[in-house]
Amino acid sequence: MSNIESYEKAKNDFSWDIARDVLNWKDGELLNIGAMCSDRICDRGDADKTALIWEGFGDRKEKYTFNDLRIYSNGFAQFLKAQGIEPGDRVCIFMDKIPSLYFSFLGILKLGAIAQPLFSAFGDESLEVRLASANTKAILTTRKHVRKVRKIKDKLPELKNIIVVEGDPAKLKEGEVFFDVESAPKIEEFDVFKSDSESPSVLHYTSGTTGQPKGALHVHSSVWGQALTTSWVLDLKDDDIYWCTADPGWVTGTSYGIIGPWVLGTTQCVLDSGFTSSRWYQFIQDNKISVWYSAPTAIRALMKDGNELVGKFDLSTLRHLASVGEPLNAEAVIWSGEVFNGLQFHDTFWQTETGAMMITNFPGMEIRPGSMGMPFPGISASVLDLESHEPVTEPGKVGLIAFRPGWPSMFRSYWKQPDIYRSKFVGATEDAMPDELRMNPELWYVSGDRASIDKDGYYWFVGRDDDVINTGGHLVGPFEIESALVEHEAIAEAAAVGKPDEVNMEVVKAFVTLKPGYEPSDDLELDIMNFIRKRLSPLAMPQEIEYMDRLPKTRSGKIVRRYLKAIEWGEDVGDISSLSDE
Ligand code: 6R9
Repeated sequence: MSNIESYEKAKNDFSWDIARDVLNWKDGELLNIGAMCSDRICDRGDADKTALIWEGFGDRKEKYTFNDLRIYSNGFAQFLKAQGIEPGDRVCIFMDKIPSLYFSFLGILKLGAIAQPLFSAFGDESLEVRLASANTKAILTTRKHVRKVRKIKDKLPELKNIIVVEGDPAKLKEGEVFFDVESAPKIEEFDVFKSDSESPSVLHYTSGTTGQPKGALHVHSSVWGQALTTSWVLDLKDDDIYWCTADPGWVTGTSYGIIGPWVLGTTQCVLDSGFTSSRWYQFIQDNKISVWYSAPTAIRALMKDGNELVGKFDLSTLRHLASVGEPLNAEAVIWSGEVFNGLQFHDTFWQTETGAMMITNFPGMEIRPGSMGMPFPGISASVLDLESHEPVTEPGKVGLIAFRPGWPSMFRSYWKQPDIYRSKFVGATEDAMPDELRMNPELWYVSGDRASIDKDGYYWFVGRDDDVINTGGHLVGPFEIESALVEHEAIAEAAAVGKPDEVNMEVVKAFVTLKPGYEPSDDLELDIMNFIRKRLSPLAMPQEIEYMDRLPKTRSGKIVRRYLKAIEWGEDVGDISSLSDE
């Protein structure tokens, strides 16, 4: 039987206090995610239960119990404290999905500091922008990635501690500290920070259309949202072996790749190696994975490799599948039902800002392939008319996905950007403070996505309402790419848009004009691509560069991405009367 017995009943009898019951939580207990995911699971008698099954490149394989999680997170907390890190300080985690990533995440929270996880494939410029924005005090990284930190550290006066968590200590440079938690003395006791429901926990950077990425700030009480959605939607039970394929550099990898499963005391698996379909199937088979949370791009890549390959593995332990990050096409849902013992992927919709799932398909509910499902019980959702911003009443009419504020895992602010936070709420007064906004049930938080609702209440995704590019489930901001492009010596002006892609949904395409003295060539194209890959990330790297004599602009001189994007997607370019013909 699934954890959510009936969607209708759950909706009617809903209260967020149910999350406390699910965790068997008593008033007065310590509300600290770091401790709740480790110490508390040990206290309930599961100290020896496996918490993490980890596999890396080659044959590397490790297993850790909840007691190991407890001790190693204590180790990080204690070490950071000794380094002078205080509650509220931002501590960046910049590493591949190695075990220390998971231990340090919990350790930072136990100390009361704010965990700022960043995707390890980020180049030095992506890293710099985010560390500068957050005034980050310490960074935990590895020998492989510390090079990028060295390049930018002189530009970051507030970055005091550069900590390398594995590799050869002899290779460190001046000002860097080595700390390998597994070989350091074991820390049995740590005085965990007494966080309350509004104490900051995690700062995740996410891209918007304009400006540099914004830091969405979360708090310790987000755990209620993460715990209940994990229980009801991912349906985790005590004996499940769960695999979330996301990297904790992105919100799915923390909300559902750390917090949700561990606060429930579930065993989870992490695969830190490149993607191949057979490696993934092997991983499921070897570890007897039962619940799997992944993303449409991966599912489409598996699909491309065919049904025969699936048949070579014993995947009979799988019992529940879910997906997030981008539109899950109907074909992928149907295909998964055909090849995975009748199991269809359950689509879930949410964002960095929402902190937890908002619109979902539940176990036991009829899946309509291609639909994101229905709002999670306790979430009041709608789609708002594109013009009037009133809830759309007609089934099938497209509008903006919006939510009434007040759910526990909602972001509390954009770091140092209250105006942008405010701009996400329809109906907000100009001087409203973040706390007033997030508690006001008369406002709508607008997600920036478009959808329609059918007559039975199922949500159907239509597209983003802005220019943010979603490549393989990862958001990249066009502005960030354009800013980096114009730093290239040959480029005068640049525009970046999403171009359709069979597997990744979108990839980045750049349109550029060159400075006098530069000629278009294949070599130059390659050089520009590498320039972006190194500075930003492989995700942000344009897969194609088109040289233009001039870029389409408004009469006031703003580049019109919308026009370029419409051409790329073969869509109607709309009203172009306001474009300059200079
Ligand atoms: C969790 C996460 C959020 C954006 C979101 C939307 C897209 C997420 C989706 C989906 C269609 C789904 N998105 N889930 N689009 N169907 N089921 O991905 O957070 O990185 O902030 O991205 O991703 O555009 O607004 P984040």
